[in-house]
Amino acid sequence: MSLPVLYSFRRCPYAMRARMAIILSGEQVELRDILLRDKPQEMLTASPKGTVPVLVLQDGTVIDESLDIMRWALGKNDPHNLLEHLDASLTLIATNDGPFKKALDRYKYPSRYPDEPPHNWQTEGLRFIEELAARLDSQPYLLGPEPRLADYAIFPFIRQFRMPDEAWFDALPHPALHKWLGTLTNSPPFTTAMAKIPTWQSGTPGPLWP
Ligand SMILES: N[C@@H](CCC(=O)N[C@@H](CS)C(=O)NCC(=O)O)C(=O)O
Repeated sequence: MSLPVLYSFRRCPYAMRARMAIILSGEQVELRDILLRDKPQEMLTASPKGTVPVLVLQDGTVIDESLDIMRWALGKNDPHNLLEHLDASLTLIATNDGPFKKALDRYKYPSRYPDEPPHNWQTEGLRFIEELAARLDSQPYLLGPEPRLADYAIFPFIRQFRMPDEAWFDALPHPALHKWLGTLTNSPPFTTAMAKIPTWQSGTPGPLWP
């Protein structure tokens, strides 16, 4: 039986959220782990914009935005009610994917933006971190007692924001935020989503996954 094909890159936070939604929905896909510096022609033919993740359904439908892949998977089956409080999730995700991702990219890779005036992107990103921390001070997850779409869609990016200066991040006075990040980073959906698989070779079948 043929399955939907997911083109993915292990370390991409957008691909991470798509993989976790597939795991949490109980769906199965053929997983094709690619290299961003050597994108397979099959993926570019399906989605010429050349970003991961890309999901190609059996009927040829292409879904090439991570949030749409999450909503496709959870729309089929959502045993953990991740789509509850969807509007609130989407509002937080929009800030994550917009201004916060802009700050994250510039904080992580300042040399990629030589023509932009200097700016403290760490401070800029911290504004969103503090918005999340304020929510987590009163509840274990962003929208209440259980994780929702927003938690899974956002935490891979917060994890990346920690990486350039872990000591600085870990010293932030937001214990509930640190706990939230640790819990989700150690959760089975994430550890399963991050398991290494061999890079997909064009013309061969990828593994059935997860
Ligand atoms: N809005 C897209 C963004 C996806 C995206 O930008 N993915 C990055 C990797 S994390 C990518 O594929 N970049 C293309 C490249 O680096 O060549 C989504 O949500 O799926």
